[in-house]
Amino acid sequence: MTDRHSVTLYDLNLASGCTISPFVWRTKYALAHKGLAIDIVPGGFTGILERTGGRSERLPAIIDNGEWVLDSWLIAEYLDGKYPERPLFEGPSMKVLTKFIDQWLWRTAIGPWFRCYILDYHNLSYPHDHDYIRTTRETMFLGGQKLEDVQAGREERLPLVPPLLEPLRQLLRDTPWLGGDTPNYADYCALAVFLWTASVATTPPLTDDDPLRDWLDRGFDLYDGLGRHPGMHSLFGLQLREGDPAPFLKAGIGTAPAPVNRGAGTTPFPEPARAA
Ligand SMILES: N[C@@H](CCC(=O)N[C@@H](CS)C(=O)NCC(=O)O)C(=O)O
Repeated sequence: MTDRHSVTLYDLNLASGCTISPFVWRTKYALAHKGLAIDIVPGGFTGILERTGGRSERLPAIIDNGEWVLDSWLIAEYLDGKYPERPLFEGPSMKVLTKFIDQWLWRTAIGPWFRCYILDYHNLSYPHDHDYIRTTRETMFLGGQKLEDVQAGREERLPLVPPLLEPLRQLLRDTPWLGGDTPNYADYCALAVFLWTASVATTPPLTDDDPLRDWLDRGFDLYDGLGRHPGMHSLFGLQLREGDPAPFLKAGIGTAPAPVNRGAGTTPFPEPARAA
């Protein structure tokens, strides 16, 4: 029993019951961030239009006090408007930067990982979703290629992704969250990419010692372990083979703390040569 205000969320699940959609994941975190209770309407990929009374073919969707809001970004904006305490976005420039991080991660991580896990994605979905997922993914996203053919050879491709995540690691060296001292919607968008991956990855995408692990573990643990579900897979344990690129930069060049600016007169550089 809870006396917190509760919002209905239409979820998108795999057969295990865990959420797959990154858009739904970030919406779950946004609702939890606002301290709202979440009343889940579970379901798979087929029948979304019927479940939402003809309102949407895509999820998430929420109903708050009888009002429907569709689309994860619009939901986040709606929540900040309706529940201004603990904002998800601190001002308009943060929205722009959050969109940048989100788009960069989609292109850098979800893009290649989609092709590494697309058969797992299909196999882990509800059996009644299999035909729909195969047909739509093969025709809409994979140019007619079979799921099996796209996923094949992923052991060659998986080690190429972790080095590309270095900008995120560098950002998180200086701050516990993208939001600063506490997480905000930028964290939830970025975490959602990894939550999606953990929902489908039957073989891990990141090495055990990846420095992102600290932020990821803290993020998955937020709100009483919102990102933990028995159906999720571990992100860690990628085995590298000889010739694979280093997965992340070791501390060293480029990672030393910035020098302290002591002001004029303390420069260690030699005096400029004087004209004779
Ligand atoms: N712009 C929408 C995108 C939502 C979306 O594309 N959701 C996908 C799941 S990741 C979906 O509902 N797919 C249903 C389908 O593929 O039939 C948002 O941010 O909410």
